[in-house]
Amino acid sequence: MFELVVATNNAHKVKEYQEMFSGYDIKFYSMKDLGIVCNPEENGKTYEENSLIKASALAKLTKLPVIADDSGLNVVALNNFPGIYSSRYADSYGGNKVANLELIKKLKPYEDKSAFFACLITLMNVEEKPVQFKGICRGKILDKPVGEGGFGYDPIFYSEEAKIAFGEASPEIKNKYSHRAKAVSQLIEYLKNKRLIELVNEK
Ligand code: ITT
Repeated sequence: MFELVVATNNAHKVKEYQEMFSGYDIKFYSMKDLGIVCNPEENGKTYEENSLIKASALAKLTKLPVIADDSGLNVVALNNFPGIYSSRYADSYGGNKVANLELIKKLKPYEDKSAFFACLITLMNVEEKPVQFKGICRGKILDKPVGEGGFGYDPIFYSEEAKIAFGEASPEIKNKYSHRAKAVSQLIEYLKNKRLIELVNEK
């Protein structure tokens, strides 16, 4: 059984990874499961850099393969803001409930509501060098939050491909079309090609 630790303190991300890998002979651990505390400063300028910072910090604390996930929402009319600052922007308003409304307000003067989620996964402790996978999911910002599904900015994001707001999408739909799903499908191909995992249970 291939074992992997997810370098995140965000429980929603861990849940989505578990769902997306269901059917594969893989065992996921959160840092919490292993009693590991790791919260490096994300002072990179790109998703690539921040994802590598998180993966490297954890890779020093365990011999198990690790993945880190740096992700965010990019609003085109706002020069891709909040982007790598997505988590910090939400925290500055005490969470996404208020931050999502503030973002809608900020975007009011603009006609172009297009936005995209990005996810950058870094895999370490498998090969000598880190390996990265990127996924993007395009859509637009809604004029009010909808639904109870997902997390973070999902209630204000309408996915072009899924044709539904992620706040209203089932986990199955979000996990098929999301930025994270797109990065994960590359990661799965990579691990399958290396014969580290295989599909044991068809969904
Ligand atoms: P870790 O760094 O510990 O993984 P984090 O939540 O701070 O946790 P990021 O630095 O990658 O992770 O920030 C990503 C933020 O972008 C996250 O807190 C959400 O606000 C938002 N985000 C990322 N993926 C999302 C998704 O699938 N749906 C909604 N919002 C998302």
